[in-house]
Amino acid sequence: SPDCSENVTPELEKAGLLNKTKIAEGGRKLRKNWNPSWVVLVGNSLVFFKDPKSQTPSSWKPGNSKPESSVDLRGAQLHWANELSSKKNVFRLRTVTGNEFLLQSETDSVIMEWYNTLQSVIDRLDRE
Ligand code: I3P
Repeated sequence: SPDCSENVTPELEKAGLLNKTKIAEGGRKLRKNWNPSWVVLVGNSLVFFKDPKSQTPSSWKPGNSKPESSVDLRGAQLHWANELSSKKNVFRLRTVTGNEFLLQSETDSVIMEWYNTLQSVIDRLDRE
């Protein structure tokens, strides 16, 4: 009989509004530019969308929201990074390709949940 066990475990998924800035591209340092971002965790990717509040009502339609960028979490590194910002609750996500992002929330529980969820995805990918 077919082995369907690979379909049983649900993908971890999460979405929410975080403050985001990219601080490096391919290992090259970038100037910070903090912006609210709608962050979606789907499978092995973290996908960033523009903050819906910054869009006009007509531009905010389902299917009309192109991701700004997407991050492959395989091999990524996650670290708390409060020393890299004057803001509180900041962590840094570094991809294997040397792209680095800071993500931040004013709400402790929100940033903790994101940190724990991302770390568990990264750990799972490391074990594969
Ligand atoms: C930056 C801006 C950032 C700040 C950064 C400043 O100035 O104020 O918000 O980062 O600090 O350089 P500018 O807008 O002129 O580029 P944080 O909010 O994370 O502290 P930094 O240079 O110490 O990283």
